[in-house]
Amino acid sequence: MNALVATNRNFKLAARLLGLDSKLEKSLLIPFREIKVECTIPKDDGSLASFVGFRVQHDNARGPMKGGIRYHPEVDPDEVNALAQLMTWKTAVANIPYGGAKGGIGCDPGELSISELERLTRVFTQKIHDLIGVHTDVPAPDMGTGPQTMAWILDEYSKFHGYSPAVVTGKPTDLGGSLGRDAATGRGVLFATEALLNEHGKSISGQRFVIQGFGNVGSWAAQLISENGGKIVAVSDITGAIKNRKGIDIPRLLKHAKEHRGVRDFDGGDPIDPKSILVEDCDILIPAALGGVINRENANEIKAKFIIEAANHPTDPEADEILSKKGAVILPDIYANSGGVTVSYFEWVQNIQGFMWDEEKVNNELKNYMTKGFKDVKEMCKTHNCDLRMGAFTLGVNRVARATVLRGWEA
Ligand code: AKG
Repeated sequence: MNALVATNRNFKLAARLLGLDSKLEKSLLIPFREIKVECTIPKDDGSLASFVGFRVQHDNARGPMKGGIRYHPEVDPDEVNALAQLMTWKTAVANIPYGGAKGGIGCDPGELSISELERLTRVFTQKIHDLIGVHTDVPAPDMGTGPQTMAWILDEYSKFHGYSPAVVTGKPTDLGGSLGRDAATGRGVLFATEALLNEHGKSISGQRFVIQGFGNVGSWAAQLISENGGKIVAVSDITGAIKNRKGIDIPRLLKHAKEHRGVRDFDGGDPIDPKSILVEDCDILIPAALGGVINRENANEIKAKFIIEAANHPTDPEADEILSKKGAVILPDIYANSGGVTVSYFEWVQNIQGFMWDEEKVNNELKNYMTKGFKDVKEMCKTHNCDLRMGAFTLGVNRVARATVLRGWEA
């Protein structure tokens, strides 16, 4: 299902549960601003290449808009709109003082050299610098981007506006990046999983996990889960998938993936078809790659009892229905993967204060936010007699709706 259709559907269900005024509902759905820019750069061979860049600023009722910038061939306006809207609800669920935004460039970063990526990032920043800012819209890394991308944005932005480290988060620590930001989304997934299992009288230790996606989020989640006694029985990335019923040696796999740029050909497990990883036998499934991967075609075959959404919108609404009938419990993206943006918030606070926290403080604060977030979501589940997805959506939408009304919205 189209990502925007799926996201709008969840929002509308939550708005109905909350009994939101229909005009307020309509206004919350419409993005604050949609930016689409042409970015042409000279390639290393002297030829010109053109790309389309997007930034969708969805809502700023609760604070500056916040969200990543993605470099991926599948970046398109609907996808960016859906992800920007999800950021609005996610920052509200985490209860950090931000709105939501998302951006991206339709490109394959693997096919561009470092200097081409730098030129592309600088051209994109030149086109949007007047529309982002420390108190308006604060980008961060996402798929295909990272600390170096943020350093280029910071540098280019600072040429126009003066040195402004808090204009982006997820920067290198040498430029004011927060300790712990790199691991934060994966660590947040660990804390979210612990909170959910705790509620079911279980712990990470001894549970069998399948992780789809071994990029930043999936690999950190795998590392932290295995350090906490979880058994990772299958993982996949774009190069392939492997399985080992006895548990994959994650430190060794991390080393292999770094040296070989992927999990393929790892000798500590048997190769399997990456398309079948979601239906592998396990207790806990963690989709940590692209959206829409759990859908009506495979939902019936999924064996996991718990699904932790480390990716954004990995589960289509039709699959939600099928899985809930089977008794599976889904921990939704707007709570489960909010660790990254939460530590981004800590980074922004540190930059504004001109002060650096140690990593222990970052991780402890993150645990506090994730634990409190789970309690708040559960409270909404009780109030509205709904599942965790609707608990998270009603929590986020209600906080944004209240801020909007308090700031002067009138029907
Ligand atoms: C996400 O959570 O999907 C983000 O894009 C967050 C990026 C950030 O602001 O740290």
